[in-house]
Amino acid sequence: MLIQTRNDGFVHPLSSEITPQSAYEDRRRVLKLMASGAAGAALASWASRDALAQAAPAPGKLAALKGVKSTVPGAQTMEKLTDYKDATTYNNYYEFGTDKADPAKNANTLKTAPWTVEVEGLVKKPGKYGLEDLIKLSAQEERVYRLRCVEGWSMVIPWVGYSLSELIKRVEPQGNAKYVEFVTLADPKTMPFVGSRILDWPYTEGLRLDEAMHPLTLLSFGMYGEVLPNQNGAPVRIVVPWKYGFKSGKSIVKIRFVEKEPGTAWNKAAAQEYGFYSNVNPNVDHPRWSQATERRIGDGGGLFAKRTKTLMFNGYEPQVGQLYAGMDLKKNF
Ligand SMILES: Nc1nc2c(c(=O)[nH]1)N[C@H]1C(S)=C(S)[C@@H](COP(=O)(O)O)O[C@H]1N2
Ligand SMILES: [Mo]
Repeated sequence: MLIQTRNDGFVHPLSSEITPQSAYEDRRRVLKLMASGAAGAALASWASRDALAQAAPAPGKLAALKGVKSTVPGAQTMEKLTDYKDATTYNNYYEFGTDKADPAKNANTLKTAPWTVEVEGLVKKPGKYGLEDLIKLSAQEERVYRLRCVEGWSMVIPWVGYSLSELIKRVEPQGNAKYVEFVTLADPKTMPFVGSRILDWPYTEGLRLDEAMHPLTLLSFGMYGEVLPNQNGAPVRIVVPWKYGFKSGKSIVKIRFVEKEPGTAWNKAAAQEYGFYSNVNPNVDHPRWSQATERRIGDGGGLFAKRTKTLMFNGYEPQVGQLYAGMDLKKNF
């Protein structure tokens, strides 16, 4: 997900693992901010990274949030679940840092209560939903989804939530609503990297209305039978399993219905690398690396774990393929 830092033709073997220059500069700023006491708790985590990694939360530490096994087609992969420890210590959540271990160490500052999600734009029934009301809006289901990052790694996570379509039906989109934009929290007081130049904050994402209405698109409040850990996007996030991970925005505060394709954080940062659709597609390479294979996090061997073939639409082609019938997926990457 990182912006190219060299123009001399050098291709990083693992671009995703390398911290860009801008991040180093920003980190100096962040360390200063932390030292000033603005993020005291985060400073403590920074200093004791390894100790904290070992004390990674485990199921049983957060509030329980159970869901009935989902019957939505495609929502129950039989693959081995990623260990909770891996799913909660290897994350992308740039508001809390660009290293995979940063969110687990820094996201303890995220304040998840009270929390409201505002639904606005081209809907007949706009409104503000308190988190508790949003959780109760529909029955919680457990869905085991693969989530594949554009960087080439993937996880298998038992999410808890319900189809975003349940909420969309309630708010009654108007006829001219064609897209849904997701706006995530950007709070410089609790998120040390908001204000850095890495992305244009807040982190926003978007889907076409029919993609947002697809039953597999999940409004998620939990995983592994508990509420979401902060680093995974507490208290509410989107999970779109057939798209690269960055389409699944964390810590959502606004859902906006619009007529035109909305801008998205990664598209704004590097339009030639991250398109609006970003469907998992092994046949369309990222400009700087292949998308044909992936490695499952926690499969042993770390970065050298064996790679497996990436599937079209991340394996969800039977369910979602028809959404893109007739579209040129090389052009609409
Ligand atoms: N707000 C916000 N949402 C985000 C991101 C982010 O940096 N900020 N990273 C995205 C990326 S690149 C991925 S791969 C997934 C990772 O989700 P996970 O940490 O729960 O596995 O979250 C996505 N959602
Ligand atoms: Mo990602």
